[in-house]
Amino acid sequence: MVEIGCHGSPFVQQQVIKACIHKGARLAKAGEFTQRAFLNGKLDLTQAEAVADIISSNTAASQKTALNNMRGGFSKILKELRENLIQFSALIELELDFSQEDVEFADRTKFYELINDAGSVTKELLQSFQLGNVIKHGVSVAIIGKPNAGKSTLLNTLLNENRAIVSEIAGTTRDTVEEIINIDGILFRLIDTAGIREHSTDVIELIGIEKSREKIEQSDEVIYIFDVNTESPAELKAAVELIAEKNTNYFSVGNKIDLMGAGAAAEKFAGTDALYISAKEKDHIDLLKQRLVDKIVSGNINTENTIITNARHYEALQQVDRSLSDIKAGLDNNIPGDLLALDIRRCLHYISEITGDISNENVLDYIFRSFVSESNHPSFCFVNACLC
Ligand SMILES: Nc1nc2c(ncn2[C@@H]2O[C@H](COP(=O)(O)OP(=O)(O)OP(=O)(O)O)[C@@H](O)[C@H]2O)c(=O)[nH]1
Ligand SMILES: [Mg+2]
Repeated sequence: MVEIGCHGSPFVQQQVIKACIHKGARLAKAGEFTQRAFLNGKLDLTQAEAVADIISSNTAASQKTALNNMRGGFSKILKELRENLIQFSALIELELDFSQEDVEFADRTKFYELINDAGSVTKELLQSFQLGNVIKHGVSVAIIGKPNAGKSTLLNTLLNENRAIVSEIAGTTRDTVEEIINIDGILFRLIDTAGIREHSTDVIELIGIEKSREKIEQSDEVIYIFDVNTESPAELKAAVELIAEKNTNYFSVGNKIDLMGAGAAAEKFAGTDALYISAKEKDHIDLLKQRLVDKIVSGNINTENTIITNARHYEALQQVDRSLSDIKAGLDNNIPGDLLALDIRRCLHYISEITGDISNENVLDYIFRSFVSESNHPSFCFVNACLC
């Protein structure tokens, strides 16, 4: 191993790299060192994938979750499950060798308990995927409302910068404006949309309105913002019902309370679970942020727990869960040992797929290609390099 320290300029770095290549070195392929660690049995596939997640992590929560998986949090659970299943599978297969003598080496009650526990662990991991997705990819939030409700003002206030144009002219925002903010370690992709109104003759505005309607369906969460001074309770009810039809994840925000007062607004819209703010005066913005986080994660994100963030793991775990249910049903129905052994083998197959004990070249290629390319982080693999 040779470590070269040079001045920080990209030009100097490029020259050093060129000189090394000239002398016989080559650039490491994306994820090459991690792939080697995997092929040499130092990491399993979930740990190798976690390395890629650490490289691409952009919040403290995503980095911690990935770090936990890289240190083997997920692998340990799978390893334990696999070992227990192998132990029972061996005993059941042994019974098959003595099939004439009607003996039972594998304690069925103990096995049933083990399958039950494994089922609970698998279900917990599957449930963590939703949170895992939020941690890894963030959450999209569409800000929807009538023209002039204060959608763009809210976006600007949340971002703490004048990103979107704000004016008293209804129909100011035509196209969607998207920006990312980090609240409590979660990335929120805020989408400011064109105000929705029924009677517009402006073609461009109508396209914008259509886009806003699409965003209601496509976003993970919708904020319906209304002007407490001009909206009537009946209008609010109708709008909320329309949104609820398209996306169940929404909440209402009454804006411009600086002109009316939060108490009067709450009285006017009594019976509605709305949050009252002033986007312009920045009143109750912290409450709004808190509501967003609470809606996405109930309670604190405990990154110490094992959290599934990878769709490949999720799919395979669903198969593990199904196989465990089949084994359980088999035990309930007292099915013959050879059939039980088949179900166990199927379950083991899916676990091994996750850990990479069974893998094919295409899967490995796909996984290691997703590592950040070495052009950003030059690392070398010296092959017959002669540096003199
Ligand atoms: N008093 C008061 N005025 C506000 C508040 N929020 C927004 N406004 C004003 O309301 C007007 C419309 O604000 P925008 O943020 O452009 O509204 P919008 O919902 O984006 O409107 P469109 O893009 O036209 O759909 C502007 O004049 C803002 O200054 C608020 O909390 N209090
Ligand atoms: Mg706007």
